[in-house]
Amino acid sequence: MEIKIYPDPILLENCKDVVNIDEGLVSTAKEMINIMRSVDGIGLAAPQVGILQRFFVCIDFANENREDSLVLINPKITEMEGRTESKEGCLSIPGFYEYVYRYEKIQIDALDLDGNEVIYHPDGLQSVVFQHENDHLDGILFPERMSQIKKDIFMKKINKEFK
Ligand code: QAP
Ligand code: CO
Repeated sequence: MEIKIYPDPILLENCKDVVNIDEGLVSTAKEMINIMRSVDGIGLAAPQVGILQRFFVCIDFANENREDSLVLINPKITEMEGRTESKEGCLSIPGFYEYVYRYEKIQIDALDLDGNEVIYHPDGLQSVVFQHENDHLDGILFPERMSQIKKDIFMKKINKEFK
């Protein structure tokens, strides 16, 4: 399993709903958690490792020592409130960070690895990580969440770096 780097076209694909939460998915999710942690990431979505299915893993910021990870399957943002600017990076665009616009608070409905429905009401970093990873499932990278003028400058920089 390897992290796909921009401009890999797989990062722009729309992912399909997970239909079966089977052993394969569980072991894939665990491998993604290991990769995320090995590179000091805080979130990793399935398309970033070449899997076009709607799930992602991320750090559980509610856990003080950050030892726990979350797996969100078929997530849907069902409520959003407020606006915030968050400085983001992406494991698929290594070395580049910029401020982007996000909702401040969201409600996100998903399934966990046991197939149970879960509902989160995150704020702060947890909220923006969920939004960032959820975007990956729609083929959206974080520069899409910048103002046009900032995005133009940012895209020039990364297109120079990743040819
Ligand atoms: C998404 O991204 C995120 O460039 C997760 O050299 C990030 O884990 C959402 C990383 C920030 C909100 C705020 C990036 C590691 C990790 C790099 C990541 C790098 C090494 C990115
Ligand atoms: Co990312």
